[in-house]
Parts: sequence; structure tokens; C-alpha cells
Amino acid sequence: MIRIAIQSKGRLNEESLSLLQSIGIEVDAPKRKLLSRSQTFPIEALYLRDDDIPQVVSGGTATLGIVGLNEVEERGADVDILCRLGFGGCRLSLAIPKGEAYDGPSWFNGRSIATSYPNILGKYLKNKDIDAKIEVITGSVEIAPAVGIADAIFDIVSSGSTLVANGLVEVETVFESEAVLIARKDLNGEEREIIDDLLFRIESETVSRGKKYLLMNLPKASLEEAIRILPAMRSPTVMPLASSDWCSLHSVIDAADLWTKVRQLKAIGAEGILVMDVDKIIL
Ligand code: PRT
Ligand code: ZN
Repeated sequence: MIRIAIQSKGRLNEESLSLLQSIGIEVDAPKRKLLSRSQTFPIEALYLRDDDIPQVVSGGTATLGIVGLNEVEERGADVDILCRLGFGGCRLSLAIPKGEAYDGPSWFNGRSIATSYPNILGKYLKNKDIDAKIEVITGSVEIAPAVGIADAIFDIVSSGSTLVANGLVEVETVFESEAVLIARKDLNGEEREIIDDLLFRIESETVSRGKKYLLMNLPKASLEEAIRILPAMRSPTVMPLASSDWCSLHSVIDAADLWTKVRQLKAIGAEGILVMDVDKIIL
């Protein structure tokens, strides 16, 4: 049995639990308990604030954790990053008041920057040889310039609307983040076996994300062109139809390309196109 630390509430909680659910691991939601053992997999969830997850894993209280890469980096936790999970995407950026004339990172020389991420910012400033003062604040960083706490901020940006609402402009992206699965170092054999199974399931889930399964009837004469339009994992599956001039073609494509591909396939004579969701892809 292994223990996985998950954010108890906040931006990563729901998606962490739905990832586990989608790979057949049911755990009770944190409202009921701090620890919840799965009945379907040898794992128990430990619900914590995201700030605590890197240390809890590096210290061995949990074997695994799901947390933002930003928290792992900021806390310098000695853990292994097993995989990126494809949700919780954001970036850590420097932003300054709108209207300031910005001429590159040297703008920050002699200025003060408010942030909850002093370590990542400190490294960046050192790298760029910038002498700025870091003001550590733990919440509402975006209001710091307006209330006179600092000249600029270094904070998480996702859509950018919080910056706009506070009269700020993003000028440098310093760190790209998303949710990651982390593990304690020096795992034993049993832990490794359970984690291999977990990673195998996660991979089949992340590979299938954003994919559609396409099935259509196609004149055989258009087959070559269709194969060019549909670069599948190996190549599209072609099946015979009762009518010898036609075949049935199956393929997996990125959902983002769906309508472009459908239009191209229609143009070469495809008919009866079925589009289906892909639940899992086992490579
Ligand atoms: O209570 P706990 O300590 O567990 O949670 P928390 O409040 O510290 O963190 P939470 O739940 O806000 O975020 C958890 C993790 O989600 C972060 O560490 C990031 O890895 C990731 N994440 C992804 C984000 C965002 N997107 C995000 N937009 N974390 C915070 N924000 C905030 C940001 O601080 C800013 O205030 O959203 C605002 C900006 O959003 P936009 O869309 O307006 O740019
Ligand atoms: Zn937090």
C-alpha cells in the first residue's frame, strides 16, 4: 500500500481526484476524511494544502504527491518528478504597472517585486544579474503595486485577467508549470511495482486525452489521399466493405483537428463519418 498526497481543496483537487477515478481508483472526497483508502487499488489519499505536499513526499510521510511544478521548484524539494499530468497549467511571470516604459529585464534593477515565490524569483534575478528587492507576501500579490508595497509583482498567471483587472502588464515569463506526479526517492520494490502500474494507467489516460476516433466509408480510389490526411498511431485501419469499390477506414486524431480533417475527408468522397470519444489508448 502506498500513500498519495493530494490538495484538499483548491484548483488541483478536483482534477487530481478525477484523474484517479478515470484510471479506476476510487477514493472518498476530502470533505469526509483526511485519509481515504481506495477499495480498488493499493493506495490511500492524504489530503493537504498544496504548499505542504513537496515536503511531505520528500520526508516520506507520503510516497507520491500531485502538486504544481511551481511548488516543487519553489520549495526545492528532493523528490522525483514522475510525469506531467496535463492539468493545472499556468506560468510564473513578472508584471509591472500598465503605462510604464519597459525596456527589458534591467527595468527591475533597483526596484521592488512582491511575490509568494521568492526562491524561483531570486534564481531568475541572479541569473540575469539584476539587483531588485524581493517583498515576500503570501496572498493578493496582484494588489501590491497599487497599495505601494512594491513596484512590480511576480505571480502565477493563467488567463491573464487578474493582471488586467489590476492594471498590470505581464512582461517576462519565468517558469512554466502544470500539475505533476512526484515521488519520494529510494522507493522499495513493492512501492515501485504499484507505481509502475499507476504510471501505466496514467499514460493510457493522458495519451487518450483530446483524441477522437473516426470511422468512415471511403471510395477505394481515395484511400492513399485519406492516409495522407490521417496520420494515425501506426497507420489507419482499412476494412473491406460488401461493395468492392468502397472500404471502411478507422483512425484516431486530435480533437483540435477534427473539423479540418472532416472537411478534407468529405472532399475526397468520405461518407457516413462517425466521430467517437476515446476512453483509453493502451500503447
Ligand atoms: O489552500 P492551498 O494552499 O492548498 O491552495 P492555494 O490557494 O495555495 O493554491 P490554488 O488552489 O490557488 O492553486 C494550486 C495550484 O494550481 C498552483 O500552485 C498552480 O500550480 C496551479 N494554478 C493554475 C494556479 C492557477 N492556475 C491560477 N490561475 N494557481 C493560482 N492561480 C491564481 C493566481 O495566483 C492569480 O491570483 O489565479 C490568479 C491568476 O489567474 P488568471 O487566470 O486571472 O491569470
Ligand atoms: Zn497553497
